[in-house]
Amino acid sequence: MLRRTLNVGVYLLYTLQYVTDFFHMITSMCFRRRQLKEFCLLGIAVCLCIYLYEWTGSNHASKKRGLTSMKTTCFYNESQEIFNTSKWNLPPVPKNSLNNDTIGQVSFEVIEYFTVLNRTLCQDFVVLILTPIHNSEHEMKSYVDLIKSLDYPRHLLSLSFGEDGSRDNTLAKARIAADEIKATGFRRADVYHLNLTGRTEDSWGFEHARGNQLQRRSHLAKARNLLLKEALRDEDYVLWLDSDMRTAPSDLIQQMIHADKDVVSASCLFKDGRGKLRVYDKNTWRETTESLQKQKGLPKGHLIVEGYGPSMRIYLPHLRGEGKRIVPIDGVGGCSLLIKAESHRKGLHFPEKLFERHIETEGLAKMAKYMGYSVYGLPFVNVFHS
Ligand SMILES: Nc1nc2c(ncn2[C@@H]2O[C@H](COP(=O)(O)OP(=O)(O)OP(=O)(O)O)[C@@H](O)[C@H]2O)c(=O)[nH]1
Ligand SMILES: [Mg+2]
Repeated sequence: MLRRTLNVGVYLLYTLQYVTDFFHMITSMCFRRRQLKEFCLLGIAVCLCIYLYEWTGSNHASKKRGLTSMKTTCFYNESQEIFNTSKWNLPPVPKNSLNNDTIGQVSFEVIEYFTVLNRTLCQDFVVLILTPIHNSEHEMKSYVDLIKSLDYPRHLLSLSFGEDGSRDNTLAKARIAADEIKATGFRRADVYHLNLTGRTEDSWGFEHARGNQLQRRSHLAKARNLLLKEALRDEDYVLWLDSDMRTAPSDLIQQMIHADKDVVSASCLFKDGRGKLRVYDKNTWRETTESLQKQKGLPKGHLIVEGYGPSMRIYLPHLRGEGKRIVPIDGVGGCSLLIKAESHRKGLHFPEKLFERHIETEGLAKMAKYMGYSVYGLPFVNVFHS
């Protein structure tokens, strides 16, 4: 113990001597101008070397870990986010999602691994949340709770409801909900009563029957487009969120912005009566060779709607097996959909008539691709439908 204390004392004395010698050298140099210039250049070179070392070191570290925590910008960069997929036993991607809307279980750890994000880097953008509503009185409370659960700077959020044709108290309840949301610090929250006609009002079964999809989805597309036209101002992104969504991760908006794509969809799921996870939103899919082949023979005026027969496509949650954080897709639904406002301003909208045999949200995905925009899905970011 005594020897160690003596050793430390000797080292301290040596260090003190070096420090005084160093200062002595600098002060004497400062009186000779030529040497001062050389000294400064040497200092700059040393700083540059230290900076370069740190920079390459941190890049290497983030590559090795496959994490975003070392990043200094929000946006996804595939080459910097390499995930060690073999570490996890992910369910393999099926050839198609035919007759299968269940999802292989993955642990919370896996979800966390594929969604790790420094959310503070992705929250400098102004986001407009748009929600069409109809006979949604009973959903208003859970919808407000969902909005409140999102952890995003309130002063950068706007929200607009677009209602039409409700036979219940939706309009009044939406106005109360908008006031409640505005009071949490939103830039604005308002309700538009859209002047639309042509909606068939009937039972859920009737409205969802295959033969009524052209009319139902066309009306929904009109409501979305009108709402967009009325509500969009200076925002950077539009988040389309359906009123019947129940829960979402608190960093949903940051996760979607991080993808850095023009159109981004989360995985829309539900838990069935037996607690099993199932795909809710069947409009978010990827085409396969088989699905495209099947479509070839169809007449141009034929409406393709997913979920009504063997399409041979793959639903977004089934793409988890690719072990990627974001994956290219070809069709999107409206559960939770982020679109760059610039794309909307340049004309991207929800087709009210057939566009490449599709309509509304799926039609929008087709139109986005046609316009050269990117369409991607987040297979590990789960939002839950009622
Ligand atoms: N303005 C307006 N909104 C509507 C209309 N029909 C539905 N909506 C809203 O549009 C969103 C999507 O409608 P949903 O009925 O949930 O459509 P879906 O998810 O394809 O079908 P579900 O399986 O019934 O949930 C929800 O926020 C609805 O409240 C309508 O006629 N007008
Ligand atoms: Mg719905």
